[in-house]
Amino acid sequence: MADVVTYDRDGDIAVITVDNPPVNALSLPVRQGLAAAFAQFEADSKAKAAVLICAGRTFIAGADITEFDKPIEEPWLPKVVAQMEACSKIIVAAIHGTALGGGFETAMACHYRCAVPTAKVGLPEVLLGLLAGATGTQRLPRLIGVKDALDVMISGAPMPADVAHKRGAIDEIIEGELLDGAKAYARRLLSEGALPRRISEIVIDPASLPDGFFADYRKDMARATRGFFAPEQIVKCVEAAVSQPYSESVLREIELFMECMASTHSKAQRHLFFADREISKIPDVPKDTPVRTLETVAIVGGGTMGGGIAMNFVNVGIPVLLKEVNQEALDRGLKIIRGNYEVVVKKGRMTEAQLEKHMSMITGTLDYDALADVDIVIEAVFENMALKKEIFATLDRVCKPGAILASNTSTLDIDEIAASTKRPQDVIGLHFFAPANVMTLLEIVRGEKTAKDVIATSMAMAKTIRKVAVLVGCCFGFVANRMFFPYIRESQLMILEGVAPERIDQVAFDWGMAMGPNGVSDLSGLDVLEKVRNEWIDRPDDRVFFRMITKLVEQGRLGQKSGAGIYKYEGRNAVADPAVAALAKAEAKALGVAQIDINDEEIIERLFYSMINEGALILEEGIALRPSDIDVVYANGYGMARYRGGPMCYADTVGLKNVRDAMLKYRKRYGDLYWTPAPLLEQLADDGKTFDQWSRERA
Ligand code: T1G
Repeated sequence: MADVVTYDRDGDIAVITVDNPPVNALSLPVRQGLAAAFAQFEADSKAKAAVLICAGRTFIAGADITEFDKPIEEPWLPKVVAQMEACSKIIVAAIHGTALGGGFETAMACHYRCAVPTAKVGLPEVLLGLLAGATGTQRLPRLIGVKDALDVMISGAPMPADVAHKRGAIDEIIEGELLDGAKAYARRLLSEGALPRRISEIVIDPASLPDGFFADYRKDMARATRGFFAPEQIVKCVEAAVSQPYSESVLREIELFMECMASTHSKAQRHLFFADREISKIPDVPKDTPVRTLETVAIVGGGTMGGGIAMNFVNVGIPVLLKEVNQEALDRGLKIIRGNYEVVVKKGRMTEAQLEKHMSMITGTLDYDALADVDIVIEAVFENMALKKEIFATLDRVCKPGAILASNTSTLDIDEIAASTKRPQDVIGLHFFAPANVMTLLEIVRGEKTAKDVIATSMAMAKTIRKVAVLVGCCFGFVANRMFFPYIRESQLMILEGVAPERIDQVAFDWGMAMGPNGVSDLSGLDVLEKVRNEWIDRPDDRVFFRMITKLVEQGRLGQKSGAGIYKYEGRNAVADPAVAALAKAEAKALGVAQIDINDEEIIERLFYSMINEGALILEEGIALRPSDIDVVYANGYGMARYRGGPMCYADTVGLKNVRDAMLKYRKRYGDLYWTPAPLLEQLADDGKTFDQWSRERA
C-alpha cells in the first residue's frame, strides 16, 4: 500500500502530505504516518517550518468511522495532535475541501492554519452521536470563543472559510494554488519571527461569560437536541474547558467521548451515516448506467402534492409545465405554489423578485398535447387507480418516445398503471412525501418492467432536486406506508381499548417520533387514510381495522384541515376531545373490544414491533433492498429520531429475540392475523442474529 503520509522538504519548508482516499480519514496508517513525519520534522535541522497538506479532494475529513467498533490502536489521535502541537518549530495546516472532526482537530494542533476560499471546517461529531474527542471540545472554545464553539459543535454545521477566517479559526485565505500559497505563508511567518502558537495554552476567563451562560445555552438548545445524548456531553466538555486547566479538562473530554462512543445513540447515528450512502448502490443497476436527458418536466395535477413537486424542480432552476383539467384548478394550483413561496419570503429566505422568478418558471396548461416533448411527466392526481390508468394511457399517446412517465402514487400498483401504456419500461413510481417541497424522502418504485436507465435517471434526478431517494419494489404502500399502516392500526385499536390518543402520542413522541400516530393522522387527513383503506383491496378482514377513522370521517371530522379529527383544533393546537373518547367507548362496546390497562412499554411494543415485523416481511419479499434502506426511509420520511437508527436498527438494538417474544405475547391475546412473526424475524431470533448481520451476509 503506497505511503499514506509522505515527508518532503522544499528548502527550509517540510511538506507533509496525507494521501488516503477517498477523504483522507485518520485510519491507523495515517496516524502512524503523521507521528513518524512530525518526529522526522522535529529532528530535521534543515526544516524551519512544516506545511501539512492533503492529496485528493479534501483535507482530512475526520477519524475513520469504520474503525469505531474495533479496539482503538495506538497511536490514537489525541496523542498525535499533542505531539504535533508540542513541536518546537511552526506547523502550518493547508486546508481545502472539508476539514471535519479529527481533521479539523489535527488542523487546530497545527500552530497556524491557511485555506482556500471554498474550504469548510467543523466538528460534526454530534451528527454521529459523538463529540470531538481529540481535543476539539477544548481547543475550539479557546480558538473562537465559547458560544461560537458550542454552536459549531451542537449543530454539527461546518464553517465556510470566510466565517472561520473572521472568527480566527483560519489565519490566512490562499487565493492561488494551495501548496505554493501555504509555503509562502510559512516563509512569511518565519521572516516575521513567528513562534509555535499553542491553542492549549490559551486560558478562558470564566468571567468572560455572562452569569448562567451554560444554563441558558442548555435551555436554548433543548428543543433542537431533544432526546439526543451527545449534545449534553459536549456542553459538559466546554464547561470543563472553562473551569479547569487544559491538562485536566482534556481528560474529562476523553471520558465523555468514550461514553458517547458506547451509547446506542451513536451506534444508531453511525449506522444511518453509512445507510444514507448505501441507498444509491443498486445491485442490478451499475453506477455507470447511462441516464436519459432530463431538462423539461411536466406535472399532471396541480394540487397540494403536484404544486409541492413542481417547486422542487423550480428551486433548482428546472422549468415546469403544470397540467390541470380546467383553468379554475390550474389557478388554484398556481395559487398554492405562490402561497408556499410567500411563506419562504416572510421567513426572509427569499426575496419577492426571486419569488416572481420562480413563478415565471411554471407554465400552466390544460392541453395534454403541450406535454409532447417533455423528458419526464410526473402524475400527481388523487389516489384513484381508474383515473391514473386513464391519464397514463393519454400520456402514452402524446409523449415522445423515451419520455419517462412517473406516478406520485403513495400506495397503488405501478405495474397496473404501466400496463395501461405500451411502454411499461418507461414507467416508474416517484413517491414524494407531503409537503413535497419540504420532505427530503423520495421512494422510487420500480415496476416489473421498469428499464434500468429509467431507474438510474430517477436516482440522478433525485440527487439534482436534493431528495434522499430509496429504491423500493411494488406492493400496496411500498415500504413507507406499508409499515405505517400497522403503526396506525395499533394506535387505533388501543384507543378503542381505552387508551387516550394523547397518551399514545406522548409515548411515541418521548420515544423519538417527531409527532405521534394520531397527530400525524390528523395532519395527513383522516379522509385520505379512509380513501387509502378503501383502495386497499386485500386489507385485513377485520371489523376493527381503522374503525375510529371511518366513524370520524363519517362525522366530517377530517383532521387538522376541518378543525377536528382525532383531536379538536384551536388553531393548530391539538386538544383532546371528550367526544372522541365517548365515541371510542361506544364503538368498543359495539365491536366487543375489551377495555384493558396498557402500560407505556406495551404502547411502544405494539406501535413499533408491528412496524418492524412488516419490515421483515418487506425484506423477505424483496420490496426493500436492505434493512438499512428501510431505516433511511423512516429517518427521513417520518421524523423518527436519528438516535434510534430507524426501525430495523432499533429492532437490532432491542434484540430480535425480544421482538419476536413480544409478538408471541400479543399473538396469544389477539391471534395470528397481525402478530405472527415474519419467518425472517423468527429465523434471526432463533440464530441470535441481527438484521444488520443478515444484510452483510447477503451483500
Ligand atoms: N470515515 C470513513 N469513511 C468516510 C468518512 C469517515 N470519516 N467520511 C466519508 N467516508 C466515506 C463514505 O462512507 C463514502 O464511502 C466516501 O467516503 C465518500 O463519502 C476523533 C471521532 C467528507 C463531507 O463526520 O461528512 O473525527 O460510499 O459519499 O458527499 O473527534 O463524507 O464511497 O464507500 O459522503 O463528497 C468526523 C463524515 C468523524 C465527516 C464528503 N467526520 N463525512 O462528502 O462524499 S468522527 C465526519 C462527511 C471524528 C474525532 C471524531 C462526508 C464528506 P463510499 P461521501 P461527499
